[in-house]
Amino acid sequence: MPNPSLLILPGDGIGPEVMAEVRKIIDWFGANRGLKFDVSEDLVGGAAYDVHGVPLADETMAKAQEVDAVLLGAVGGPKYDDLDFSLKPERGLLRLRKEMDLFSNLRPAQCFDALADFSSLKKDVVAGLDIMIVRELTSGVYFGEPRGIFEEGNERVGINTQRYTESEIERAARSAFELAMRRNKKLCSMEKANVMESGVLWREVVTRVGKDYPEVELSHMYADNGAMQLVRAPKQFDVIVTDNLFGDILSDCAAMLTGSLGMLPSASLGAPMANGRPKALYEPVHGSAPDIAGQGKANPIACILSFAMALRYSFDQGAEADRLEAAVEKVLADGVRTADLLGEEGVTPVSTTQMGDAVVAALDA
Ligand code: GGG
Repeated sequence: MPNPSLLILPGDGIGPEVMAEVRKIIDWFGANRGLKFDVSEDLVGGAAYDVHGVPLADETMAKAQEVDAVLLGAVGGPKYDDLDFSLKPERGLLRLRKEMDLFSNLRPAQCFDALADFSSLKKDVVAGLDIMIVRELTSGVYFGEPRGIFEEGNERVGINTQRYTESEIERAARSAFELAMRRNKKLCSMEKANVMESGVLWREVVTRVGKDYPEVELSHMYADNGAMQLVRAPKQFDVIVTDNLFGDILSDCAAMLTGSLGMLPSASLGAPMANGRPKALYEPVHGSAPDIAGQGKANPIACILSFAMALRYSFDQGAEADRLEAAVEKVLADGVRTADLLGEEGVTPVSTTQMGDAVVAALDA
C-alpha cells in the first residue's frame, strides 16, 4: 500500500512559521507511530503570486485534487492590498475550496481546562466548552453573482450577492446533522430569516432535512442573536450550522471563548473520494497575521490541531488524533504559553518553535 499523500501549502505571513512546527509533528508520527506520509509542498496566496503571478497555479490546483489531504497555513498580507481582486492571495484559497467542492467546514471550539481562566469570559461560562461550528464553504455571498464594483450614475457601487440553492443548503445541513448524531444530538441553525430571502430558504431546507434525523433536537436562531448567545452562554450549543459569511464571523467569535484565535483548527470536507474518505483541506482558522510574521510569536497550536483533524477525518487515525490533542493539552497544562495566550503575571512567552518542540516532547513523554 502506498503511503497516504499530503500536500502542504504554508502560504503567507505566519503560515510558513506554524507549518514548520507541524512538519515536526508529521515527522514524529512517521518515526514513532509508523504513520508515514508522502508529503509534497507548494505555494499558495501571495507566495504563489510572487513566483507565478497568480495566487494558485493550475499545477498546484491539480495536485490538490489528487492527494489524500491538503494542509494549508494562511494567506494574505498588506503587500498584496493593491492587487486586482482576482489576483489577491485569498482568491487562491477560495479557488481551492470551490474547485475541491469543500462544502462543509468544521470549526471546533474547545476550551482546554488550562485556558479556562484566560478566555475572554468567566471560567464557569467556558470551562469544558466543546462546540462545533459547521460553516457552508462553497457558496453564499463569497461566490454569488453579480459581484463587482460598477459605475452607477456619477458614483460607483460595490455589489456582492448572497445566493443559496436548496441543494447547497441541504448538503451542508446533512453534514451538520450527521455530526450532531455522533455528538450530543443537538443542532442549532443560524441565519437571518427575518431580513434575508436566502435565510428563509435556509431555515425551510434545514427543517426539512431535520425530518430525516428525528433524534436530533433542532433549533433555529437569527445569527445576530447567535453571536450574542455564543458570548452569553456558549455551552447551550453543541453543533451550529450556518452559511459562509456568518460562519466566518461566528467562529472568530467562538475562538475567543477558547482563549485565542491561535487555538482554532478547521477541516473543510467535500464528497467522498474513491477510497471512501472525503476530499479535504485542513487549515487553522486564523489568517496570516502580518503584524507578527517573522518574529517567532505565532501560536502553532491551531495548525497542529488541524493536522489532528486530518488524522481523524482523512486518515482514519482517531486514536492518533486523540494522542496529539492530549499532547497539546499537556503542554498547556504545564503552563507553556505563546504570546497570544499570556495573561498571568510573570509568565514568559515561548516562541513558535519552542511551542512546537514542547508538543513533540509531550508526544515523547
Ligand atoms: N487559514 C485561514 C486563512 O488564511 N484565512 C484567510 C482567508 O482567506 N479568509 C477568507 C475566509 O475564510 O473568509
